[in-house]
Amino acid sequence: MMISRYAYTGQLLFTAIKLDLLLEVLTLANQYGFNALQNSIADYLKSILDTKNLCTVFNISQLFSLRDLAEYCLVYADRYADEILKEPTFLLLPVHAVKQLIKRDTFCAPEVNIFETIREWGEAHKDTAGVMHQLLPEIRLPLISQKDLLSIVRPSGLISSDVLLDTIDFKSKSKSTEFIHRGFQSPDINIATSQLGAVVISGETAPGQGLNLLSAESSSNENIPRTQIGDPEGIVVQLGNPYLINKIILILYERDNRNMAYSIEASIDKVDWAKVIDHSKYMCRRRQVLLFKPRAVRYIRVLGHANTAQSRYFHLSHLEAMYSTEKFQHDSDTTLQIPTCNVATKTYDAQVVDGVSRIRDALINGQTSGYDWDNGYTCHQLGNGSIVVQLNQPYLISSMRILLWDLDDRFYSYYIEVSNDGVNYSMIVDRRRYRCRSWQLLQFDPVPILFIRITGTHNSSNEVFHLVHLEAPADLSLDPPDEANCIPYTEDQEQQN
Ligand SMILES: *[C@@H]1O[C@H](CO)[C@@H](O)[C@H](O)[C@H]1NC(C)=O
Ligand SMILES: *[C@@H]1O[C@H](CO)[C@@H](O)[C@H](O)[C@H]1NC(C)=O
Ligand SMILES: *[C@@H]1O[C@H](CO)[C@@H](O)[C@H](O)[C@H]1NC(C)=O
Ligand SMILES: CC(=O)N[C@H]1CO[C@H](CO)[C@@H](O)[C@@H]1O
Repeated sequence: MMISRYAYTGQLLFTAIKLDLLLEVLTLANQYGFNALQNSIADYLKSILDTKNLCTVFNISQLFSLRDLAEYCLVYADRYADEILKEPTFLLLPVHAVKQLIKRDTFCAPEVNIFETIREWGEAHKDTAGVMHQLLPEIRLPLISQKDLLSIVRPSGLISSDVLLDTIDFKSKSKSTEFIHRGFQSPDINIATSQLGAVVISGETAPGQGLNLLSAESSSNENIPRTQIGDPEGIVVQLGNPYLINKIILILYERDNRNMAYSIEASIDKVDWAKVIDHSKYMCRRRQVLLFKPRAVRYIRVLGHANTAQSRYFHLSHLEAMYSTEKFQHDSDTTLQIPTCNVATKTYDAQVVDGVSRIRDALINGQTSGYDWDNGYTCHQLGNGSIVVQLNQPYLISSMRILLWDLDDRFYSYYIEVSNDGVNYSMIVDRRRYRCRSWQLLQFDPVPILFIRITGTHNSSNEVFHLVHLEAPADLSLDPPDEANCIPYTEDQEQQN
């Protein structure tokens, strides 16, 4: 009757219908291929989802292959994992549904509670004892305390003594950073805030002042925590819960133009720490955007390694932590980011630290046209100095594109070096023996880049080297420049030089 009313009006008032009746409607809608009706029931189920009905709704989503609803349930269950384990309906879930729930890193409940519920589930499904073999491997035994392993897991008889002994042995020999922990996940939300229970538990501060590290992005630099360079205690933030995170944003002290080297470690228990970012050899400035492989984290520790100001302190103005859904690339060996767009821009806090120009940072303002004889370029006298660009943080980069001033038919020769600290440079591009003009695409093996120094060695019209635009990495979607833009010297030209 309900279905015919739907077929007639295209509408149903779900609120009047009980959940088990909805199930019947769904069965029929499924049978008759009423997709729109199925979808609106799924939407309705999302709107009424709570911890009490979650197992039933998740079950329904599985029965009718409502993928979107199933995903919604899984994410919801993550947030209330411990409560959901205690729901009697959990024991009625089929094995594949249970497995889908508990195998998630983000299904965050004490592991021993997960174990106990799985044990009860096994008792409720006596005749299908074999399926326990599908669930038990999802229990992360190393996350259960030794006491609970002996007093709760052992008496259950579900895990063999050998496996238990191996687990206890593994736990005693390993660091907690080697276990696969569970953590809450709040996609794209900064969870290092005092509203969410985060606190700074280590770091010096002016006496009697609150710490201004976790508040909304502040530029005040007041009451910000500091740590002595080289102090292994560092600045430590304790999050309100264990969270699965893959992104940390730092804002380094920005009152003056100092550069700082730092590293970041993460821990679940404040005992064992894993290094997630190692910028200890890179002189960084201002905003640091750091992505890494997702991991469960309760404590974040920032250590200061060096400082270009005459100060023995490392100051931190702001810290954020989150699970980011953005796509990114990083190199896990070096912990460096591999950027997919130009990071030599003001948006990324890059700056031109050497070179003469009418407009500051003209080289990295993205403008590649509108320059003339007076404006829109950055230059240096041949034989005296260079042009230097500093990025905010090191990146692993394998290309650059530059635009040499080209309003006549002049050519230049030049070379490019890179550095971690602005002091010790190594050459990555050598065009001292080439006649180069206009756009140059430069490709090389990936190298860590923080400082870029471009030095002109020759020009065909005057004593100055002029550069209009620099980007790193290069936008490779654009057509490569003409090969004639860069040709080796002929022997005659070699001799002239
Ligand atoms: C899931 O669906 C099956 C099959 O209809 C049913 O036997 C079981 O009780 C349901 N479980 C829950 C939690 O609703
Ligand atoms: C080199 O450049 C600096 C500033 O750009 C200038 O003060 C200095 O006189 C120059 N030296 C020579 C030898 O031209
Ligand atoms: C400069 O860098 C090179 C290569 O990275 C390194 O071998 C050398 O020790 C560095 N020198 C100084 C003084 O840091
Ligand atoms: C330093 C340098 O290479 N200067 C050259 C700039 O261009 C003029 C004109 O070709 C040459 O005479 C200079 O030697």
